This record gives sequence, structure tokens and C-alpha cells, in this order.
Amino acid sequence: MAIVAAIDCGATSVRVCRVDLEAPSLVPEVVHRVAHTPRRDAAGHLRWDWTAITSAVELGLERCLELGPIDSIGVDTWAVDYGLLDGDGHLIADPFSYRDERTSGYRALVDEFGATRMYESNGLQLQPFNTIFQLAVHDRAEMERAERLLWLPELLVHHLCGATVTERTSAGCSGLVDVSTGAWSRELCDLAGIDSRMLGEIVPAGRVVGEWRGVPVSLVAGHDTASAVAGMGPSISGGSAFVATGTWMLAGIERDAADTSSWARRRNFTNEAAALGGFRFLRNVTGFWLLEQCRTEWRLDVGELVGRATAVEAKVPIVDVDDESLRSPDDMLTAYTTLAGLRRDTDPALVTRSIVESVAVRTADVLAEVEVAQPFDDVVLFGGAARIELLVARLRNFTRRAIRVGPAEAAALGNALVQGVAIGALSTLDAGRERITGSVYPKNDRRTAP
Ligand code: LFR
Repeated sequence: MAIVAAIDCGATSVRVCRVDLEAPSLVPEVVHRVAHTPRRDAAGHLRWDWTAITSAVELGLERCLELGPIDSIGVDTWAVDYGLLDGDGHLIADPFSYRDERTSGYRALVDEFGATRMYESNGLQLQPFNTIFQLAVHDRAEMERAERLLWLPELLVHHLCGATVTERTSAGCSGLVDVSTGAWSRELCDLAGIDSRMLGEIVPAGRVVGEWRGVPVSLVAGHDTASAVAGMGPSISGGSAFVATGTWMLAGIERDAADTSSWARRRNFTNEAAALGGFRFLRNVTGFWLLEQCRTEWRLDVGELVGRATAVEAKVPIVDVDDESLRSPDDMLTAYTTLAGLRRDTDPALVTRSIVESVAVRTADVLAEVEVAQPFDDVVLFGGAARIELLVARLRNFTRRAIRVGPAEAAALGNALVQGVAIGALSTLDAGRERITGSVYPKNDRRTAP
């Protein structure tokens, strides 16, 4: 038996899945899913509710154990955010959310260092939330008390078993790693004002690092997108592009080496560390975060909204979903409808249709650019929003490419596969990846969207 618990935390929900690695086809069972949201602190900054997240994780693990013994636990979360530990190993404050506006002046830092030099060094797309920009403006009083920084997946690992580790895919999105050596860049750490001793030694995933109630805790690809691409299923022989869907649409290809050419830099492509070696060459497109945020106003079910949006026959406005005004607005419905030239009280079905169309247009644009960098034969779409048939249909239409639908819970699957490697239940990642076929929906999940 090799049954593992995969904890996959997205920016809007925590999922805990049970995966039987010996089953002929790998289907995660979602045993716990709970929504979470960042809150504003006294100074008005957005911070994650860390207690809510850790409680959801623990409850999920308890539910897993109620169903039978588990052989390993692994954790992945969204990238770039981190927590600071004091000398006693205690978390100093709730981690900041990458949507917090405190990094809005990040361009000054880029100019100081030089955009080309920065890209050639860390290979990352310029996003205001990259850890390097967050650290440069981090609250000084907190920073002075800090002894160790952990990215959120490893902060959860620390919470579960006390280990303090820095995993390669988590470190790889920080903007502090020299992409050609895989080690901390002294110049970039200096720019962020961080002593690299606080960051620890970078280690690869695929190893056991501790125990939670006697169950091994394995280090997996901490970055959820790295886990999701690991769990997307096999790539076909001519090569597949991918789109990891959810809060973001992450469109790109897998590659052995990073591409820091001026072509890639000008298009803001990123080179992110892949689960067990290699890179993902991709660009972020704002995804279903838009719908999730509008939904807080409408209080309507995603499945119902998407169903009604599919029936819309009117032409809907296409907006630039990456517009700055949609990054972190207090009121997404106002921000989106203003950009779209719609009234705020427009039928939610029409707004939803506009969001789906706009997200698909932008994603198709990125895929067209990916194709220039490296031709591919088809596109694999996976993650929460891969269940939205309207999205799949519109992407087919805009890209004119074959689109295969992969697992909805790809991140949990990739997480589970790397655990399999860590505990010796799988010889290689590819051996597991081959057993993910077609559209895999979680056993017990009737939701129809992200
Ligand atoms: C997806 C994701 C993206 C990253 C963004 C911020 O959940 O991890 O890969 O760019 O969130 O961390």
C-alpha cells in the first residue's frame, strides 16, 4: 500500500486529498476543502489568516487518518509568499499576501539593478509580488526579530513536523536565485536587503524531512504550479504546451534549460524551477480570481454562473485581464465592469461570459508566443477551471489547437507523485505521470469550477 495525503493550498481554498499511488489510474479523493481569505491588519496590509490555514490542514489530515493509515504527507501552496521565524522557531506575524499593495514601487528597485541584468540573473518575469520586492519593503521591526525565512509550503511543513527546509521550486520563484547556478545570488540578496543565511540551503524535493503523528512528511514541489505540471499527465511525443488553470492561467512549456534571452525578457516570460529538475517557461495570465472576487458580491454558485454564461448569445466585451486595476481592487465587480464599459448591475451571466472570453483570449495570445519559442503539438489544460467546458471551447476556438483536458486536481496529483518518489513507492516521476490519463476528476467532487 502507498496511500499519501496531498495538501494543496490555493489563494482561495485549502484542499487535502488522499491518493492511492498503487491504483491503476490515479484519482485523488478530496477529503477536506475549505475556503480561506486574507485580511487587512491594523496598518491596512493584506495578510493570510495563517491560523485558519493551519487548522484546515490539520483537520484535513485528521479526516485522512479516519479513512485509514497514510504513508506520507506533502504540502504545496501558491508561490512567492513567506513567513519569518524568530530564534525560537515561532512565526513572527501572519504572512503578507502577494496581493498587498506595499510593493507597488518595485520598479525603482528594478531600475536600480537594471532590468536586463536582473532577468539574466534570476530568469523571472517581473511581477510586483516576487519575494525579492516584498522583502525590500518588509516591516523593519519584524525583519529585525527574524532568524529564518520559510516559503509558505515549507512553513506548513515546519508547522507539521518542525523541519526547517528551503525547497528548490519555492526558492525558484523568489527572484533571489541565480538561474544559471541554482544558488542564492549575492547581488540580488543585497538588493532585497536579506542575509542569505536566513534563507538556508536550497534542497530538491523528493525526500522525507520529518514526521507528523508518526507519518513521514515528504518534501514535494512546494510551488503549486510545479506540482500541477508534475501531475498533468504525460506529455505527448512532439511536446505539449500546458495551461495550469485556477486563480491564474499559467501558460507555457517544460524545458531542460532556462531561456533568459532578450526576446523572452521583453515578453515577460518566466523560468520557474520544475518539480524534480528542469524549468517551466511560462507567463501568468490573470485567471478565475476575477470570477471568485465578483462572486463575493453576487453570492452565486460558480457552476450556475458558468451554465448561464454559456447560454449568453449577446456579444460581450473583451478586457485586458492583466490590467493593473484588476490586480487587487477592494471591489472587483466595480473594477471589472468599469474596465469592460458595463454597468455594475449587468446580468452576472454576461459579466461571467466576458470574464471567460477575456481570460481565454489572453491565454491564447500567450500560447501563440510560446509557440514561437518552441513548437508544440497540443495543449493540456488542467487545474480547477479545466472543468469549465465553456473555457475549453473558447480556448479551442481562439488557439485553433488540439486541447486535452487533464486532471482538475493536478497539483494534488503531482504532490502525491513526488511523495511516491520520496518514500520509494515510485521509481521516477515519469513512471507515475504515465498513469494519469484523460480527464481525471476527483472521486467525490461535484463542483464544476475552480
Ligand atoms: C498559482 C501561483 C503562480 C504564481 C502565483 C503567485 O497559484 O503559484 O504560479 O505566480 O500563484 O504565487
